Amino acid sequence: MMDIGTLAERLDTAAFEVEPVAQFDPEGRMPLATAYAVQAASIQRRSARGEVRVGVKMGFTSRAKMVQMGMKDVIWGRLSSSMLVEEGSSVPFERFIRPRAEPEIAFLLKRDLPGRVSEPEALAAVEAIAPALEIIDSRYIDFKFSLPEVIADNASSSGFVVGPWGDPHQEFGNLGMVVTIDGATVQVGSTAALLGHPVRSLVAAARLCAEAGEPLRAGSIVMAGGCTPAEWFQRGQHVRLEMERLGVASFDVG
Ligand code: OOG
Ligand code: MG
Repeated sequence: MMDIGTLAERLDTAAFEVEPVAQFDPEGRMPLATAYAVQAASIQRRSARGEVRVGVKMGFTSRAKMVQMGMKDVIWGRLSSSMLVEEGSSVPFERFIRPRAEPEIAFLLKRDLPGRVSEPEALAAVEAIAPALEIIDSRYIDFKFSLPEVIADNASSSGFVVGPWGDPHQEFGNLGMVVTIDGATVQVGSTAALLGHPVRSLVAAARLCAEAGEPLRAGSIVMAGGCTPAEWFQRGQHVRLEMERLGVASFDVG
């Protein structure tokens, strides 16, 4: 198997040049720690190009996503400044290989959140919560991968749109949501899909990031994971999430 640096370069180049690559470990034999090392090395290349780390995203925190992608472990990835898509703006379709969108809830941290924390501790570190859409785009041909492969590929991170930041001191454990594409409803769901309550995704993020030697810091955004299966979108479409009480996150595809 190729070494960490070579794999990181391959995946980063695939993302940068919008050209998918073949799977390197379809059987999923690579140790997960090695897969995360590939992810870290690929993010290193983004940093070298001037991208700044803005937070992390959780993956497979809902049954809907686990079933859709055939995975059964929670994973995480790194979010950089170039992935942030302004709410309501237009994002060029050319930026993606074969993108999908999924409804999430985002946390903004006001305090560091190191290691093992309880749910109340995690909540106390939250400055604000927001409805959010994640744009995922696998760098592997046909969006097919094993668990180590998707980890190495930064958990398919490509873009994310954050709606209005709201008060975290409200009940947000079971907020309804509707995803529409060009006005047609394509998914309905609830924030309860995330491990029973989205704060559990934040607790998991704190633990996983600390274990990786990169504890969550004040100012970070944490995307809690897709609450429903992801939906393909096409050029020219309008993708919109409306979440009960928290409002709307949307984007146009240019
Ligand atoms: C991997 C990323 C999973 C989520 O929210 O569960 C994820 C993928 O589905 O390609 O972002
Ligand atoms: Mg996601």
